[in-house]
Amino acid sequence: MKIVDMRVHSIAMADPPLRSSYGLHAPYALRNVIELESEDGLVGIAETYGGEKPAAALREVSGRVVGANPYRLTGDLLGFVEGEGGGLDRSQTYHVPGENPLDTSSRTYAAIETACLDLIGRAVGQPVCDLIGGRVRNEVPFSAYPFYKHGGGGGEGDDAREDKYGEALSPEALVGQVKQMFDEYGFGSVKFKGGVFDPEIEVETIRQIRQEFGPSVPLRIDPNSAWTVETSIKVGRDLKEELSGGGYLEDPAMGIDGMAAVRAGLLAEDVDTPLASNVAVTSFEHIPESVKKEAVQVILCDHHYWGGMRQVQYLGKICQVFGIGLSMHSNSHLGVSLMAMTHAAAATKHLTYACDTHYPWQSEKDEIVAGGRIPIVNGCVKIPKKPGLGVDLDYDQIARGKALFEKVPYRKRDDQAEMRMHVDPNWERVLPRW
Ligand code: GKR
Ligand code: MG
Repeated sequence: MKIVDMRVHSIAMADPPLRSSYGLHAPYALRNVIELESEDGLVGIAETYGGEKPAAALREVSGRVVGANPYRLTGDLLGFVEGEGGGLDRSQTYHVPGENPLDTSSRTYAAIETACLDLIGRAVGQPVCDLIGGRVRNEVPFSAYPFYKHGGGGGEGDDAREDKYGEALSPEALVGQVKQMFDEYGFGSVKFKGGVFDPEIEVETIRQIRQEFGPSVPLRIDPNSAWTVETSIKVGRDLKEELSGGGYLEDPAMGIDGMAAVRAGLLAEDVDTPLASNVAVTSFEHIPESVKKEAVQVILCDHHYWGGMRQVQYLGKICQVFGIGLSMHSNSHLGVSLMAMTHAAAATKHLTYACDTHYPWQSEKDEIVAGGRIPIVNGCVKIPKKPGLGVDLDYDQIARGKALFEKVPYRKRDDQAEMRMHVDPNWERVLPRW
């Protein structure tokens, strides 16, 4: 089989005003969608980080992709994963996902690999999860992902989306948001995005969520490195009970050293809550140091920047060997990414937590998958009985997303700029803040 065309579609989708230590989400988030067409007219698809730079990186390699055999592509382009961009500087501490120049190559490769696997799956009539070694689960559990948010459902003016969840800037409103997500999607666990308010308020938010849902619902809190080591230890101590029973404390402090100090401090106080990360540990190169310093007990994988689905499987094996848990990171995305995440998770044995997804935050109006949004039932996404990723593109919706991309003023995610524009003109991302 030979690839004869590679198309990159830069699209925009509405996104609600969610808060994190990065700042504020803009009214539109950006994504890139790629199509690889084979000589016999089959098309494989993938979705990845949005905006100008990721699109340029994809276009730059199209000459190597067109003419290649998708079955051999991985071998031919392995340098994308193991070449440039290695080293410890790949930490995401100061980068919003998709804007870290040091993981460009693995992000680019991941998108191409996903589209190749979709293409091969369509050619041989097999789902992607079965091509990469076979599924270990038919459906993949995801967790609710509540955020503090301002009023608004994303989009602007005539193009504004319904604000399904309303403003949520207090512990009580957050509990309401989680309830709504549980009712609609049947989630069984909660990953709460903190790093926005004084830690006392965020501790209270977790306590109220715990009170509402009880100890059978695992809870996680992720302030994206907004806390000092001391604050992280205090929060870990205060939430010892609430984060027990399958929860974790995600990226409380900065970097491997910060995480290691938090872990040591917590253990000294007899708090065994695992520390999870998608900020301090973001590549294979980080693992030896993290293991040596006992910094991170749960790694959040993400095929979009770990270099594709098969790298996620390798990561699973490494985690298993070192007794590290494996969860999955997410960033604002549509249905093609959700399906790729689901296939990767379905074929990764050592996945020890429900995965993250931003999917509930996106509107059906922006979905690019033919037939509309992917169902999440009982908190799970099923592997469809279809070849490849199991979803096709809706080309009218792609055209709509492209037109929106042309209209929006930004070409990359910049949560600090949004904070300054809508919340506080002097806001700066300060790490650690508390
Ligand atoms: O969407 O604001 C957000 C999140 O903070 C996202 O950018 C993070 O990458 O979800 C992510 C995380 O777990 O750190
Ligand atoms: Mg995180």
